[in-house]
This record gives sequence, C-alpha cells and structure tokens, in this order.
Amino acid sequence: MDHAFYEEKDGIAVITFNNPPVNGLSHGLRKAIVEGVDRANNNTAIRAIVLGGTERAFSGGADVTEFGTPKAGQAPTLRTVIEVLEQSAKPVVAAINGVCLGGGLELALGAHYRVAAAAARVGLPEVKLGILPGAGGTQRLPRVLGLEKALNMIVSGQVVKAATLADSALFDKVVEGDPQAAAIDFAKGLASDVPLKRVRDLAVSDADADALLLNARNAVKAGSARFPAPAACVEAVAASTNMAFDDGLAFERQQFTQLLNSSESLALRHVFAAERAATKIPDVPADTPLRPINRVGVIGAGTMGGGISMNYLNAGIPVVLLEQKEEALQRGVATIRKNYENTMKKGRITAEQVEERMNLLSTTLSYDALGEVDLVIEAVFEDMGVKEVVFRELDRVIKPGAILASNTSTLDVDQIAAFTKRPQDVIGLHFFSPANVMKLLEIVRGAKTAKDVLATCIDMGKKIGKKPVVSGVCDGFIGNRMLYAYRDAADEVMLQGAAPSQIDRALENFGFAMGPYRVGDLAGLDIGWAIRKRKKEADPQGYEEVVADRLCEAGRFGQKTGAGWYRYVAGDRKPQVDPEVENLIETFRKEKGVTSRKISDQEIVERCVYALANEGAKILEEGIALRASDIDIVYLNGYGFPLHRGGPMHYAQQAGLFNVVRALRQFGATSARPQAWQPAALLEKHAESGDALK
Ligand code: 3H9
Repeated sequence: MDHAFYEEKDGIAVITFNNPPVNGLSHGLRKAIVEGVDRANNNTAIRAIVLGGTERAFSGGADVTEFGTPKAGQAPTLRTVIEVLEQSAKPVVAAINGVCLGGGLELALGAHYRVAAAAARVGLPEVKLGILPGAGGTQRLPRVLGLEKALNMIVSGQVVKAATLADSALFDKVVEGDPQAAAIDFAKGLASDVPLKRVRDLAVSDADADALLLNARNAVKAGSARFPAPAACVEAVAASTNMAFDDGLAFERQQFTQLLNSSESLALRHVFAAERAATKIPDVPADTPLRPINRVGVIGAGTMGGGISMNYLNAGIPVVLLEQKEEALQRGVATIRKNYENTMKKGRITAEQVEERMNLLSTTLSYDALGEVDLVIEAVFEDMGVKEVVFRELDRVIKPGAILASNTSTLDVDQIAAFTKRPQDVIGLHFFSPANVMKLLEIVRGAKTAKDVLATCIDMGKKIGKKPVVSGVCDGFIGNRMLYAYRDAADEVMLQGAAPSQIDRALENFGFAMGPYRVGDLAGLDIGWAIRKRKKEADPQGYEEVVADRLCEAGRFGQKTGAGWYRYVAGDRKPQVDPEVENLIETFRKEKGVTSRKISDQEIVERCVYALANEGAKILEEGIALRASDIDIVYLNGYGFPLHRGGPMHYAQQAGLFNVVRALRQFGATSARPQAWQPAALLEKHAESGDALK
C-alpha cells in the first residue's frame, strides 16, 4: 500500500497521507513522508511542500498498534521525521483537517507553517494513554500557545477546535472548508528570500511560569500514585521553560520511555483497544443495516426505568413511560425532573435543556400507547412470571420490526423471548444502576436474536454514551456471574480470619472504589437475604448458611438500618468497625470448626481478583463473552474495577497466568469448597503455553 501520495501542482509538492482509518504515523507512513520531502527538495521545480491527510484525519498520532513492537522504534522515528521537516530547505506547510492529535500535532509543529480547517480538532491526548507527547510536543506547544494554555492541554489531554486557537502562533491561517487548497495558495504566496520559521526558535515566556507550574504540580499530586503521566507532563512542560530546546527534548524523551513501559500505560492502552474491539461482533458485518430508533418505550417508572429513560431523553429521543398506576408514574416523572434539576444546579445543563428533555417524555397507563415505539425496554420486577405478562402484552401491541428488550440482570433471555412470537426481535439490555450515570451496557444476545437487532443495539448504546459489551445467556451474564465468585472469595477469606474491614481496605488499596462489605451496606443486605431465603425454602438440605444471614436475622440490613457489616452514626455514611460483628463472625467460625489465621492484604487481593479472573475465563471458554478484553470493559465500567489495573483479565495476564493458576490451586487445597477454585481449563491451557488470553 502507498502510505502517502505524492503529487506536484504548480511548483508545490503535495504529500497526502494514506493510512486509514486515521493516518496513524506507522513506520510506512513515516518513511513515505521523509521520502516525499526528500523528493521535493531534490527537484528544483518545487518551491514548497504541503503535507495533509483526509477529511477525517490529518493524523490521529503515533500508530498505537505499533507500540511494544519493533516497528515503533524503526527508522525513521517520528522525531526524525519532524527534524526532516524542520530542516527542509524548502518551506513545509501542514494542511490540517479532521483530527490532528498527539504525534499528528507534533508532526504539524515540525512544519514551518500551519493552515487549518476551523473545525479541525487538535490536541495532545497522550496523557489519556498513560504517556506524554514524546516527539517534541511538550517543548513545542508552549512555544506557540504560551505556557498556561499548553500546560492545560497537555496535562488534561483536552482536544479543541482549531477555530478556538486561531489567534495563536499555532496556526498561520484558519479557514472554513478545505485546508489543502488554502495551504497550496499559502505556499505559493511565500516569498523565497525570507528565512523559514521554526517553532524551536521561539521562546517560552511567561512571567507567571513558577506559579503556574506550582499550581499544576499541586493539582496532579493526588492522582499521581495511580497515574504518573500527568505529573510527568508537568515536568516535561516545565523543561520547556528552563532548559535549552534540545535538552528539553531529551528530558521529554526519557520521561516518555519510562511511562511507555509503566503498567498504568499498558493498562490504559489495553482499555483503548478493548473498547473499540467490544463493539465488533465476528458474525455481524460492520455494514449491517440498522433499524431506526426514533421513539422508545420504557416499562416501569422505578429507579431503573427512570434512569434508562433519561439516557434517551439526553440523546434527544422521545420516551413513552408506562406504569400500572398513575401514582407510580407521577413519582417516576418527578424523580426524573428532580435529577435534571440537580444537574442544572451543578451548572451542567441549562433550565431550557431541562424543559427540552422533559418535553420529550410522555406517560401512559396503557400498553396500547406503545404501538409506535421502535424499541421498548422493560424494567419491571425481576420475576419470570411478571416478565411473561409484560412480554405477552408487548408482543400484542408493538409494531412489527420494533425491538423488545429486557433489563433483566439474571433471568434467561431465551425464555423471555419465547413468550413472544418474534424471538428474533428480543434482546437483553442490562443497564447498571444509576442507569443514567453508569457507562456499562451489557447487551444480552439470545439464541434467536437477529443480527440487525444486535447491531442496532450496539450502535444505539454508543449513541447514548454507553460502553456496550455483548454477553451470551447465562445466570448473571458476564458481570454478575463474576461478582458471585468474587463475593464468595471474600466471604471465604473472612471465614478464615480476615475482618470485613480488612478485606474492604485491602481491595480499596488495590484500587476498587469500595470494598464488597461497604458496597453491601450501601446497597442493602436484605435483598440478597430474601433471595437466599427462597433458595433455602426450595432446598433446605443443600443450603449453606453465610454470615450475612446472621446479620440480617439481627436486623442489620446496612446503612438504611444504621448497621450492617459496619455501624453507622445517624446522618453519617462513614462506616465504623463494630465489635458486635466481629463477635458474630467469630461465633460463626467456631460453629463451622474454623480456627482463624492471620491473613495478609496481598492474599485477600489475590483471592478476590483471581476468583474474578477464573470465573471470567470460564465465561470465555463457554463463549458467553467474545473476548477477554470484553470482560475487562464490563468490570471497569460496571463494577468499579480500578482503571490503572486494566480489568481483571488484563491484571491476571500481567500477574502471569502460571502464577494465577498456581495460586488458585493453593486456595482450593485449603478450601471447604475446592471445586470453586478449580482453575478454568482455558487458564490452565494458557498458563502452560504462555500465550496471552484473547
Ligand atoms: C502518540 O502520538 C505518541 C507520540 O506523542 C510520540 C511517539 C514517539 N493509531 O476511536 P475510533 C483507530 S500516542 C492507530 O473508533 P472516532 C482505532 O483503533 C497517540 N489507530 O473513531 C479504530 O480502529 P478500528 C496519540 C488508531 O472517530 C479507528 O481508528 N493519539 C489511532 O470516534 C477509529 O477510531 C491519541 O491518543 C492511532 N493513534 O475517533 C488518539 N487512533 O476501526 C487516540 C485511532 O479498527 N484516538 N485509531 O476499531 C482517538 O482519540 C480516536 O480514535 C480518534 C477517532 C479521535 C482518532
């Protein structure tokens, strides 16, 4: 493939990048740019060089797929390409359209002149991948934007429209429409006897530099234990103010290399690729025609139904909300309004936006009002009998071709689909509470779900700002099924001697937003108790009692009753360790014949996180999840797994699958439920071969 096209137009050499989808600066493209510039410089008929990309992208930056491969460092490196531009005897003009990010912007900063489309989007988002701009961006951007603006952009990774920077030295010209024609005109108008402009020759001057840098250092301090990149960005930009240009470049380079090899950057880059992979389904072609979603019906105006509705209202899609009783409907609508008004008070939306969104919401008590919706999502009580009534009604009233979705978190979507005469149109859309906030959307593909229904739901999920992940049908789907394994692992280590507070602390230090017992107290322990009581009734002999049963028997349902795994002082959500709970657990241990032992935080983390990864591997080998990285997306966006660890499967991979399997076997050897620790066959296979889980 030609990575760039070279043309000559009226004495101007035009080099057009051709590396779809976003002109990532791969080895092939880097080489093609240098060859083009050399060719132009060797041709006496050429006066100037114009570099550009496509309408979509000047360049999305360094080719992230090359990271960690020999190609990344293969000559010419991006730094060399930039030097070649800067030292070109003939003027180089960058014509910037679409996105111009990271290495793409660094490349443009190596040109002598820059002409941009007003709508082009520019930025140095490297920090979001856990690195910093490594091809001179931290030294050159402050020279054209000034210290403050450049510092903010580099530390935040913010991407802005070229029009907003039209007055800065970043651009020589900002135009409406096609920047290439404008860049060619600009190049033709350049006088031949004027010395070429080089960004490296500009000074970074800011009287407040010390104060700005101090502020920036303070701002990034808190997060730097988990994410070192923002602090490194500040130091690299600081170097632009107090080092000679080439020394600044060398400092930036050293910081870049260090970050590139950090586990945080590896995790963030994994997540970048994982998010994009998750929406691709091998047997569903990318060009599958989508069904239109112009109107949505939601059944149930409780917390879940209300939150789900808000996603569509936010995206400008009208919603019809259905309830059985007028009172419940009014309560649901009032909650939605209150949520919007709270967002407005925080200044995130305007009063007009609140009204606009509320005007898109209509309500009904009758299924017959749902005839015209394109998608209906039920969020009613989690009981198969109730779902049956709802789906039979929906099948009666919903127009042909509309999508029928259940928000079930555990029930069998195939069984639900069988209540209708159109199982091909039925799918699970598992939103996470609060549904208007949480990013995860588990899309449950039934055995008969049509491909275009799946493709439409993935696309719709992206449009409403969710991270969609496809799951097959099983109890708990991907996320909750793994959660059972995680909680069981926590309960087992508690039984062996760890206090709930130690378990929570260990997992919070690992990076979870909240440990499992604090989560339990927040969510309420009575819900799980009710489920367990039903199980016990159904199978008294097979039922295995847990400590949580004792808490509930004592009326300790969590925060709402002032006591659960912890004690709470009225009006304060801060958990207090409660000796009563410790006694209760110790009694339970004695009854079970367990002598408690001292357990390290590391063991707690390994047990809980490896239990997640092991269940994840079973889900993968059963084909419930399509990829290991899909499981990571589920855990990062729905279950508070720490981002800098990249998800449970990525974490296990980094820990070494051999080590994980070995630990699972050890945990199983001392467990009262050894089968729960049986390593997944897939984990064993990969531990043996050393191949990465895919
Ligand atoms: C860097 O530059 C380091 C330098 O400072 C130093 C070097 C020494 N490379 O997001 P989308 C692919 S670090 C290769 O779905 P959108 C992406 O995987 C880099 N491929 O579309 C996807 O592929 P597929 C700094 C890339 O329109 C397709 O493009 N740059 C790259 O919503 C479409 O992506 C960044 O951090 C890349 N750099 O958004 C920018 N970027 O179709 C990261 C994207 O096979 N990228 N792809 O799934 C983005 O922010 C967005 O992808 C972008 C497009 C705004 C470009």
